[in-house]
Amino acid sequence: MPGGGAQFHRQYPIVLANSVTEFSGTQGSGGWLYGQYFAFDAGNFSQLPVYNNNLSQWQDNQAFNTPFLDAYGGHPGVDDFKWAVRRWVSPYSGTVDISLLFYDRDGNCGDGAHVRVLLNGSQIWEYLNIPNSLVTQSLSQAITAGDVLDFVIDPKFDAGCDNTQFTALITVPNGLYHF
Ligand SMILES: [Ca+2]
Ligand SMILES: [Ca+2]
Repeated sequence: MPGGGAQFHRQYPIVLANSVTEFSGTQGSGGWLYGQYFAFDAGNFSQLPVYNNNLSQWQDNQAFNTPFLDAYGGHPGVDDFKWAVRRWVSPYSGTVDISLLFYDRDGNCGDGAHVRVLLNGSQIWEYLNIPNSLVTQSLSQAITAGDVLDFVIDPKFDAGCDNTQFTALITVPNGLYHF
């Protein structure tokens, strides 16, 4: 570019939320909450009670410490089939891209769980019977500040085999940066 005063403009996605890098041992940090509820019963979301530093996960006390959530995914309830729910409360109003990566971490054990996204308690996306290999999906969604997005792991059949990778990256697609 020619000399002084040149201004560069490029468009990049602005990251609003990253379920992996923002995972923490503090409920509510970055707008993320770690909890559970029975199938589609989002109104009865309850926070997972214990952060287990040794395993770096939020967990309850069913078999295998389930339900649990870690930075990369989690496990639904083995005994009562409760969903493992990673919840994000948006500070932003507008259209966002939601990128989702997932696979069955217990690929040699039983089937794969279902993964779902709910907006304010209503399902907006699902992928049933996730495979052993990595799947990438994305969706575009209009949201309003205060909206609640739930990223859930829903056990299928033999819940003890439903350890699941499921991550979410939420971006504003055409943020404009000047530099
Ligand atoms: Ca499995
Ligand atoms: Ca299963």
